[in-house]
Amino acid sequence: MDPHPREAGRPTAGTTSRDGPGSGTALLSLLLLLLRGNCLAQAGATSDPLTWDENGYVLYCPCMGRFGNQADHFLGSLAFAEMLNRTLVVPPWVVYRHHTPPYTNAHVPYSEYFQLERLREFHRVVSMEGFMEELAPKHWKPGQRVAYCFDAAARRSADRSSCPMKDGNPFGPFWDHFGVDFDRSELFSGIAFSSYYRAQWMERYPASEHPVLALPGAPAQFPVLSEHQHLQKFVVWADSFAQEAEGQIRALLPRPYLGIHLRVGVDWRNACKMVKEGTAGPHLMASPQCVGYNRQTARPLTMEMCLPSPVEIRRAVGTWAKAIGAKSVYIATDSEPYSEEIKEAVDKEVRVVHRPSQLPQTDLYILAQADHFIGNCVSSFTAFAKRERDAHGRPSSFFGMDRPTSPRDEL
Ligand code: GFB
Repeated sequence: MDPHPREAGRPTAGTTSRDGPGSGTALLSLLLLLLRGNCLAQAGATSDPLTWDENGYVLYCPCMGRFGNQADHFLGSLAFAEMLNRTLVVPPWVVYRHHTPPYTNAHVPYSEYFQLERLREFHRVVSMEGFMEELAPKHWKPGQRVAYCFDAAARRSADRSSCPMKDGNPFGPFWDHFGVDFDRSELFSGIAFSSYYRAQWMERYPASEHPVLALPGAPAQFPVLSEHQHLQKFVVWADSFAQEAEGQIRALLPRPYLGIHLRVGVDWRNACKMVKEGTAGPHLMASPQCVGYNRQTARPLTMEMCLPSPVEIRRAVGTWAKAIGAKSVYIATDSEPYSEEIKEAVDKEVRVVHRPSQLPQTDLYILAQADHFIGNCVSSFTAFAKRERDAHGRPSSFFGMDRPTSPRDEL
């Protein structure tokens, strides 16, 4: 099976007919075309070859953090590619399997969860799988593969002058997954990925001489910049994935339902120690989403916002379940679901649902669809659900903060 469903960058089939739009033949052609499109989408296949973009490409390893971190970086990278008018090579999601066989990373194509073609409403994209399979053999051959990185990063490599593209996990396994080795390095300094440096990027790396900008990490900031959050609306769930998750909602969650994200596992407890010790500063990881992006005016980050106590979990769930007249509560968590505490916080008739071993993306889908959502202020996993909800005008709050700072408050 072709691993890259309906690539952006492929020529699209024409839809015109010599017969008028209302004629029987035209209707039949349209039906056949729709049927063909549907079959192609289902099979993830198309016969149209990818075409090379003379404006060049941006290619990177999503080598920081797990899904939420990678998603934040993805939005910034999409904005960066658009700024340089290069096609973005959309990487797979890197999934770490430290505790499950075969213990190696999985590289899950973007299109497993989301529709590649919807990104194209914003900018040109191609999947990494498609790029490597169809375009690289002709246009980015072994021997021509240049790595681009900050010279500070190159100084950390063994020879102190090459980009450390494949040093360690997940870097090495990522490029090896696609059979990529690098032949030389281009080092840069005094430049950043923000729009302020657009002219410098264009001048320094014209696509005619530097067709593929391959980077060791995302050309983006973490957390995602405020001005790039709106790009979330182009990250649209794949139909089959959405249908499956909708089935769970229909079967398990009478509406209105409250969705909550409990980020309470051991790695998180360690991260939140910085708040307890007062070393976190005004921002910690994804916290600008609730305290505000402006460091000067950011609201104080509290321990209940980072690692809510059972008392706070009970309070927030009780408050919001009552406020929306919830008939059910959906608990998504990386660890302990606090089901008993939550049952105590809501009326007896309210159904409390937690599905252990739920796929993270299914949890995100269900959280994004809830009638109200309570998230974790500091978590980028929460941030993904929150941005999708914002894009659809759905209300959200955070543990430790019922009324989060909105971008309007910051103006
Ligand atoms: O998504 P993520 O970058 O968010 O990483 P943070 C957290 C991961 O934990 C998710 C799992 O991608 C999931 O694999 N996880 C967390 C969950 N919450 C849930 C949940 O409700 N349901 C399910 N099914 N899985 C950062 C990490 O996490 O936290 C960094 O990216 C680092 O590597 C840092 O560990 C402390 O921003 O919350």
